Amino acid sequence: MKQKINALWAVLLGVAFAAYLAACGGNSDDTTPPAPPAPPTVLTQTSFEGSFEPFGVYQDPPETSKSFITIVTDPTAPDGNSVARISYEPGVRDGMYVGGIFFDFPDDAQPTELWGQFYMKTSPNYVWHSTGNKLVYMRMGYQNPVDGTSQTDHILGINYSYWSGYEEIFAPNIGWATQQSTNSDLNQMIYSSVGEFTRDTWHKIVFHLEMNTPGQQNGIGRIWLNDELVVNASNIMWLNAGNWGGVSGFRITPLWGGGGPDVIEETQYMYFDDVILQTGPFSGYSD
Ligand SMILES: [Ca+2]
Repeated sequence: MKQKINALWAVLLGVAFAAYLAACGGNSDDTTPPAPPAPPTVLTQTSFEGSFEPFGVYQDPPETSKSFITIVTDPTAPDGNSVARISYEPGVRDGMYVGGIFFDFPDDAQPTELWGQFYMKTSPNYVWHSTGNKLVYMRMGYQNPVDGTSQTDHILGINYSYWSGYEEIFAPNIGWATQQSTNSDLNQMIYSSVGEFTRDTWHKIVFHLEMNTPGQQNGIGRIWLNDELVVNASNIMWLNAGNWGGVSGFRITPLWGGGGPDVIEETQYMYFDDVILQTGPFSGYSD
């Protein structure tokens, strides 16, 4: 009798072990295809159809009564009929910007992986600053574990430049530039020559970034220009050791130049439309 009970236990244990293997995916006969990845979640978007919302706008300098950032009708708009227009008037000098269009993520919902898209074009008379032209910024946030306050750690910009000083590319190029607020030695610039931006023509820019392991240069930063992958970096240190968090904000703040004697002599415009920020790849883009 005791032997029969032992045999029964052995069978029961065998069945349980087989079930365990199946649950672990160890059954080699399992040909069920893996579930498709979940579609990306759109975090925010604006097409400037009648308003900037849910994005906000600020003018700089704030005391000015002029609106350098407005919504205008554009029959060539990539999406809808309206676009955002940023005006640069005579007298704007190198290193100046005139305001921004921004979206801030809540502290407890900062994405650690972010895909973004926006379209931009310039007026036919647009004169690029002779060195650097910053298009958009993203701010990396983190929360102080001691007092709970939020701070901006690293900032990155998608820049369009004629000169990327770090790699000494003297040609039209686009890329990332990190600006470490606490240690400029950690600044990184990763640029790619892309040729002259055609004026009065919409350009589609898509980007993908992923946070690094804090303190390690293993963050991802990729840029597509008109659906072509032009920057593909996987060595970026967005966050220093001891920090954590994700992207705290996205800002369209074209900054005209960063040094030099350039001055704008004739009013010129930059236009933006169809801004989307989401958690995963856009259709047609690979992760
Ligand atoms: Ca639009």
